[in-house]
This record gives sequence, structure tokens and C-alpha cells, in this order.
Amino acid sequence: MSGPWTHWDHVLKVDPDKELVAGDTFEDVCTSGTDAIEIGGTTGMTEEKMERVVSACKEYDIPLYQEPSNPGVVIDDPGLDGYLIPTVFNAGDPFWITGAHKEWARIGEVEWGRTHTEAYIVLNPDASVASYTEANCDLGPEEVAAYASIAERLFGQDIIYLEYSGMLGDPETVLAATEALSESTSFYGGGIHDYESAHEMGAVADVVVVGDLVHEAGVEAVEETVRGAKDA
Ligand code: 1GP
Repeated sequence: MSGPWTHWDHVLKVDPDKELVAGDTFEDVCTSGTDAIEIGGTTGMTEEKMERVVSACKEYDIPLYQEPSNPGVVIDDPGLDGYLIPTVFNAGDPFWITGAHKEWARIGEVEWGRTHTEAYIVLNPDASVASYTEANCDLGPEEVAAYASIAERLFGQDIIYLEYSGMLGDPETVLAATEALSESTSFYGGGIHDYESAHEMGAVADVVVVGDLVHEAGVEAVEETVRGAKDA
């Protein structure tokens, strides 16, 4: 299960439905020191918005992955390195486990060679992704570790994504998931906002993902989190 993410420490997730802060450019975003850019968001997504970010980023030498939130927004652009496809392992609604994926295979030409898998475990009940997917977020470290194990061993997922979107998560839970894996890569996302929080979560996950910070505080703040993740 090799992929470029096995060498990453930090990923910046850009939400095409949100603006950059005044004064920041996509050049700043792409040269922030992050290892890769993931383009995706939960709500308000359209192909046009996706395309706008891909076009702005593809001229820079940084891995660029689309993370589609639904089959209707998958774009075919040679500037993309590939697709990271979320499956929400603790979703209450099976649409987010196989339903959306089935629709994608039905309506489009899936580029399997550039398609990689992300097993989401959604852990912040207040996040919009939790309500959308009807996720059961009431899980202790042992249960999260068990989800991580089955995601790797039974379902062959490349990436196991501990998703606390909007809040800083529980390091003990994240570590339990990371330790349950032998070859898959653990991603942690949620509430990373400075050197310390990136360093703390970088110590318990293979890769930290920074999202809203780029849209709220800007690229300089993101650069601090890159340092924190790299030092962990
Ligand atoms: C969202 O995990 C990412 O999918 C990052 O979360 O926006 O809280 O940084 P934040």
C-alpha cells in the first residue's frame, strides 16, 4: 500500500466554497511548505468552484488531489495527481458508505489508476459532515482503533482519516487508531491552528490536515502548522 502520502507530514485542505484571506494568493497557498493540497469541502460544492481552485494551483509543483464530497463534483483535469475518495466508516446513512460511490461508477468514467481510498471516522458530532452522514461519533479509543483495523485489513483503505473537523480532537483516540495500522497511513484533521496543535497531533498521526485556518487566518498561520507537523 504505497502512495506519496506515506512521505507526507502535512496536508492543506482548500475548500472551493470559501475565499482566501485578503492579501493571500494561491501561489502563497501552494508554496506554504505543505506536502500536498487536497481540494474539497462538505457543502456548497460545484464543478465550477472545484475547477477554479485546480486551475489556480496546478501550475505549482505541489501534489494536488481532489476529495469529492459527492459524485456530481468530480472533475477531470490533468493537473490533478488523483482522487482521494472518502468512505465514512461510522456513517449511519449507507449512502456515504457505498451509495455515493455506486452512483459515481454508474454515471462517470472512473479513473481507477488515479483513485485512492480514505476511510473516514467522523468524531465531532457538531460538524456538518457528522450530521450529513448521520455519523455515530460516540466512540472510545478502542472502537476507533477497531474501525481503523477493519478499514485497513478488510477494506484495504490507503488512508485512515480521523476527522474532528472544527475542533481539536482527542490525542489518545488518534494514537490508538494510528497504532492499530501496519501499512495504511493515518490522517488527522480538525482544529489545527498553530505550531503547538500541529505538533501535538503530528505526534499521534502520520499526517495532519489543516483546513479552515487557511480561509480564516491565512497562509502565514498555516506555515506555523507546517513547522509544527514537521517537527513532530
Ligand atoms: C476538514 O479535517 C479537515 O475536513 C480539517 O479540519 O477545518 O478544523 O482544520 P479544520
